[in-house]
Amino acid sequence: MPKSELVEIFNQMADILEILEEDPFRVNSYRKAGRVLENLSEPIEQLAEAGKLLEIQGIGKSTAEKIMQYIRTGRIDRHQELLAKIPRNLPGLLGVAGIGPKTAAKLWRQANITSVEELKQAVETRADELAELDGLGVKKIEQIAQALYFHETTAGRLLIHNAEQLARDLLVQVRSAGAQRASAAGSLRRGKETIGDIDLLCQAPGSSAGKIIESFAAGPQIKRVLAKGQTKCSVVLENGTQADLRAVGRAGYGAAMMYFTGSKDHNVALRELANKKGLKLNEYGLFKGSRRIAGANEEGIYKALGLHYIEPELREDRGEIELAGGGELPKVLKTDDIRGDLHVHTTASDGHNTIDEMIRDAIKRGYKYLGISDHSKSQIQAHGLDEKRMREHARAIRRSAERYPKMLVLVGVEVDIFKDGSLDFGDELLAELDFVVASPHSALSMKGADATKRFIKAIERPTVHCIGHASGRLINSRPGMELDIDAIAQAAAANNVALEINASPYRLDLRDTHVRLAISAGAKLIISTDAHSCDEMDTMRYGVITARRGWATKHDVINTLDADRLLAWLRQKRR
Ligand code: DGT
Ligand code: CA
Ligand code: CA
Ligand code: ZN
Repeated sequence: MPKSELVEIFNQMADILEILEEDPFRVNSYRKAGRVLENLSEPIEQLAEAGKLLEIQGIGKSTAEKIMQYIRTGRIDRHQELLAKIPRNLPGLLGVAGIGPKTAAKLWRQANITSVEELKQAVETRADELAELDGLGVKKIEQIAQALYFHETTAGRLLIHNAEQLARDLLVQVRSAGAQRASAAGSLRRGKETIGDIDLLCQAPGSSAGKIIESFAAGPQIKRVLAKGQTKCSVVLENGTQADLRAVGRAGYGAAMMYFTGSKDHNVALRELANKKGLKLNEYGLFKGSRRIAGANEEGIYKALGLHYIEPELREDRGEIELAGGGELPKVLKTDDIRGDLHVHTTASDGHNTIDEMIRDAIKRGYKYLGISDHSKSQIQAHGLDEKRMREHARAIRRSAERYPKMLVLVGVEVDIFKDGSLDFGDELLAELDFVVASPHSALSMKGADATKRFIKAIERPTVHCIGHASGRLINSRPGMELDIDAIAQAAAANNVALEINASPYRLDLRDTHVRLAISAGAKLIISTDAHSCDEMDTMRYGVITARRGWATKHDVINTLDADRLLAWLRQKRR
């Protein structure tokens, strides 16, 4: 029995009571029950069976009765009664960021808005009227409009690291159920920044597909089975994400991988190419008449189509097929090419680990260098460094560095770029440091000429080496600045300034398409994790994936250089 559904029911009962402005005492007790159930370590049925529900802190008699009813019937009468009192799609409004029960109630009672669809329409056609409603106002409506935009574009899409973790667990299970091979396909394999649903593929020996499918469908992370056949299965996971598994034989594994990796546009273009050659490509293989001429692996299929292999990150129908014909695709970089991380934080500002801990972790990763770039003084909430503390920190880093003679430790800073393009520190101090990354942390909704001017001013400062997370976006929650990347990258190239690909899965900034534009404009890149702890240095791989999606080669990325070459590059600015 899915615990999460029961938690959802209690939370929803609380929401509905709040919308109906009934009994605040009950609202609290339902919310508390939801929290308690969420944090239980033992299965609720076991506790119920043992008659121990009332022993759980925070669960009273009436809550216990509701839980028992749910266990017996899969429903709770009180929940159904409450649902009947509100419009059917009203709870959906609560899924929009910034809309709680109180706002939902106002929208319903005062403006007759009962669904996300209706809200969207109202914001588009009568925003002024909504702003007049009691307790809303222009600012709140603007906030809602922005949240709706995200609701639409991100609806349920997972960040890459979360999707990866879920897929990893599911694949372990598929393998242990007897699959010879198993892999993620779909947008996850292509390394997109967000993932709609998780596509998995496995190779099942002989007639074992059915058994693997059964075991997958019965897995612990699975909340609901949507469809199940002999060789495929669609499920909803505990967190609401959909996952699809297919089992195929050895001879068609490559064709299935290719088909389910997509993208759809890439597949369509490949099929057209096959047709032109008098061949037929589908999820089972590449066929000449009724004979399968390729299908066991992707390489063989691309080859039979007259193409060089195309890496999954490049399969977006953005010109890759044409170039693969002549063997002209760029050789994109790999995580192994990375020699160091140049943007990490320590306990001196808002990091969780000390200078020495970060250095030792970088050594364990096989890095040749590490750039420690803590925040500058205007980042007060991040305990940013003022001039005096910056100089002390620099001395502390140099003292630590002496203990690790094989590691090149750079004294850096992440200095704030203000709205007008000026920096939080003067050039005299910045020139004392080995490495300067300048990043925007405020005024993140600028766009057009103002934003371009802001960055060009920072890029032209003689002491700056790199522009950090340029757009300032947070994936799924903040759009960030709309940038003229071409203009910014040209200025960067002219001033020997690199543009960062911030590898945090919450940022991925520059994004893939901007990476490609920046390279075309001649700019160099630095892939950095912006780690605030040792563990976060793991995220380098997402930055590399983003760089690959932007067609970056090793030669485009500064932190693939060995330590001597990196120093030479940095010192161009210090002459
Ligand atoms: P997502 O899930 O929205 O992040 O994006 P994808 O790319 O994973 O898309 P999804 O899950 O709908 O489908 C997985 C792959 O299956 C997709 O990349 C290509 C293939 N596929 C799905 N539908 C079609 C289709 O109608 N035609 C072709 N050629 N391929 C399809
Ligand atoms: Ca998918
Ligand atoms: Ca899918
Ligand atoms: Zn940072």
